[in-house]
Amino acid sequence: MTDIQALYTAVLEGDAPATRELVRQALQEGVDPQKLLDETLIPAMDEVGRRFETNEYFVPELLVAARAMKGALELIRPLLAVRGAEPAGKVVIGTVRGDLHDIGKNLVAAMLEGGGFEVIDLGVDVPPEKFVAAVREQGAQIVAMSALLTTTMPGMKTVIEALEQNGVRPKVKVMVGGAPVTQRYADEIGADGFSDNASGAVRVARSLVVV
Ligand code: B1M
Repeated sequence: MTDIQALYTAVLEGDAPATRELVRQALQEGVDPQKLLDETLIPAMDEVGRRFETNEYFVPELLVAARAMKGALELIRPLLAVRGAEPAGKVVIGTVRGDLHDIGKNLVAAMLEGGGFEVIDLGVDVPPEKFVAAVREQGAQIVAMSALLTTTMPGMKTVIEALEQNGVRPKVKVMVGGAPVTQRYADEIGADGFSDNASGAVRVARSLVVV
């Protein structure tokens, strides 16, 4: 049986080959991919963040841990994205301007795909005008924004303002998330939905398209 503690340690230490191998083994043994994420991989990244805050880790350690996590997600993502026949709706997703964190955003995108949504991923460091253009060109029903930094979070409000200024705000629902984002902040900036995790994001997206 796969050593789950070893997987946690492999992410924490940024050992990408060991992380991939242990994830592959666990999946082969039938471990639920969602459980692997929620109980091992995400807690390992949280511990990486804690160590960074306490100066036990620095940016290079963050980078190697992120690389290990990304390798794990490459194996898990296809298992989350089991599509239904009819798309539940179209979502444009991105990490806001100035912010390069994409692990959480990628997870939300994968879960939305798994939940039957068509997802257009604009990537990271996305300027407001790119969100506006994507809504216009793609006819998306939802704009989903992620931010991991307190300094980039206000970029979500800027995007909402840009959607308003360009006359497309009434056509879309806006949902936001990311570690520093709260329901209160979402309400403050006039977002329609918020979730603090990727599965919740799917529930929120579903509720927004039926309104
Ligand atoms: Co950065 N970083 N980082 N980092 N990093 C944090 C966010 C930080 C909290 C670490 C810390 O101090 N404890 C801190 C922010 C502090 C703050 O703003 N108050 C921080 C900092 C300071 C920085 C730099 C400034 C460091 C520096 O250079 N001095 C720098 C900024 C770069 C930039 O963006 N311009 C930086 C850089 C990086 C790396 C590039 C090295 C790397 C990112 C690699 C990558 O993403 N490709 C990195 C990492 C890995 C982290 C931590 C350790 C882990 C983030 C992560 O991937 N978590 C992070 C500490 C932490 O969060 N514990 C930290 C796992 C992921 C699954 O969770 O993204 O929260 P998360 O997503 C969750 C939910 O938030 C939610 O669902 C996801 C799944 O449950 N969610 C949504 C996310 N988006 C959503 C959208 C939704 C709904 C839900 O709807 C649309």
